[in-house]
Amino acid sequence: MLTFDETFMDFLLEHQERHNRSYHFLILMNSILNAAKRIQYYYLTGALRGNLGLAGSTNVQGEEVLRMDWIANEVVKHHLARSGRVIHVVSEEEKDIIPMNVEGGRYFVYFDPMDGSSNVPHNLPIGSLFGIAKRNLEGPEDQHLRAGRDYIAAGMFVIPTGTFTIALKNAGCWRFHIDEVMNYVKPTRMDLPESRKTWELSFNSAHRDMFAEGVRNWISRTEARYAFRYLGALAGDFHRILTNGGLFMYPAIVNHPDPSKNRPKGKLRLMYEAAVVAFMCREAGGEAIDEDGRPILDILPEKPHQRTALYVGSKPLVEEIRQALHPAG
Ligand code: AFP
Repeated sequence: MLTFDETFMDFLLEHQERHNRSYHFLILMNSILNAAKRIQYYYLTGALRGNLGLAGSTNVQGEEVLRMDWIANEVVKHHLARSGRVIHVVSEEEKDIIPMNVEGGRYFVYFDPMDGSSNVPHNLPIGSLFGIAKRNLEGPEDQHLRAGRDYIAAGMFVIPTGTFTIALKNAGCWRFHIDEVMNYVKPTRMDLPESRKTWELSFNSAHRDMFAEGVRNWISRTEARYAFRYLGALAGDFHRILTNGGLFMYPAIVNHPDPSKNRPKGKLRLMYEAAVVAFMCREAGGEAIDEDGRPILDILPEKPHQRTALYVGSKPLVEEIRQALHPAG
């Protein structure tokens, strides 16, 4: 007898019908999956096709754009536009908001097409992250840049490992794996493990002396208890935290020997990095805060490429960091 694994689209169709929701979201998600598969293909063949070098331009963050960054951004824009469901996109690779089906679209999409560019030249895992918010269909459209709390879904692909993780609002965080015919299959619910036995710490240790004093002290008294893992690509590092528990952090840089290099607002981008993993973490039973101890999901963006410090993971460790950052608070 032939057996068939449940695909993501089977899973989502059932979810949408169970909640009497429209098929528009399926069409959007299908376009996001198609984009991820094509990025996976370009990355897998990147070394052979000579696509792992520079594109010869600079992006809104002032960083040299990699050819793979450019390819991934073009692929995402193509598939989202073809869905006809997107009002506009905020992309890490473009300064301005990208208008699409402004009149007839239903969703705002916030995207980091290729995250972890320092891994690209080595063909090591990178990520593609996205957050989705819905148009206000009842009343006048208000805020196009939404707080993570208003997202209806957020997810990430770890490329080229073929894992896809998505959280649906109040419906959990789910992981899928790519099969032999490039379908994402076998939905597995992700809940952060309560036991501290598997918990891990993940941060750029080269920066530790430049973190706030409370964070430095917390690391010194805590690090011996947990394994340390750091890939340098948020999707990959958070993928582990979702499985093993623990804490990923990219704190503010406030104690740099050259004060002009301090980053009091952190490095990671709010809308398509921090809010995405914060949304997934909440659906998996965890939490995420910024340097002021504020929930990441409550931060209302003022600018599309706004940065934030990020502490995300198992609630008890996030709470410890909150106390370390603001003892009185
Ligand atoms: P890039 O895409 O510019 O490499 O940044 C990746 C990232 O935004 C995130 O994925 C990592 O967690 C973090 O930055 C790595 O930053 P460091 O290289 O400073 O550790």
